[in-house]
Amino acid sequence: MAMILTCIDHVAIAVHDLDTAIAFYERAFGATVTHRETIEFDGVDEAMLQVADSYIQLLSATRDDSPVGKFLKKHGEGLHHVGYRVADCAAAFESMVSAGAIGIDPAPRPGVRGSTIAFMHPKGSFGTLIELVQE
Ligand code: CMX
Ligand code: CO
Repeated sequence: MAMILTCIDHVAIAVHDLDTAIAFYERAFGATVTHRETIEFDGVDEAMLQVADSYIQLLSATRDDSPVGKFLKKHGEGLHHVGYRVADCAAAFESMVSAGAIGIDPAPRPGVRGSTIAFMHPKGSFGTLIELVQE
C-alpha cells in the first residue's frame, strides 16, 4: 500500500486564552498568525501560525460544552489533536476505518477555506484525536 499522508498539516493546542498564547508564540518564536477564525460549528476560536508547509493551530473554546471547552475542563491546556494532510479525505477516512479507527462524523465534512476534513476518535487511534485534512 502507498503512503497516503502527504504532510503533518497542523499540531493543535488547546489554550484558555487565545491572545495570550499567540503573544507567547510571537515572543518565543517570532511566529506570525496567517489565519484567524471563529468556527461556530466546532465552538472554537482558532489561529494558524505557519511553520514551513505546516501550521501550529492554537484553539480556544467559544462555549464550555464544545469539544475544546470540554477538553480544557477535563485535561487543562495541552495538545488537542494532530492534523494529517491527505490528497483524498474520503479515501483516507475509509482506509482508517478499515484499519480499525472510528470516525466521529459518518463521513468527511467541509472545513475552512474550501477544505474537506474528518475527525477520528482518539479511542480508535491510540489516544490521539486525528483530523484528516484535504486542502
Ligand atoms: N485527545 C485525546 N483524548 C480525548 C480528547 C482529545 N482531544 N478529547 C476527549 N478525549 C477522551 C476523553 O479523555 C475521554 O476519555 P475517557 O472516556 O477515558 O475519560 C473520551 O475521549 C471521551 O471524551 P469526552 O470528554 O466525553 O468528550 P466527547 O466524547 O464528548 O468528545 C470528541 C470527544 C473527540 C468526540 C470531540 O472532542 C470531537 O468531536 N472532536 C472533533 C471536533 C473538534 O475537536 N473540533 C475542534 C477543532 C476544530 C479544528 O481543528 O478546526
Ligand atoms: Co485542526
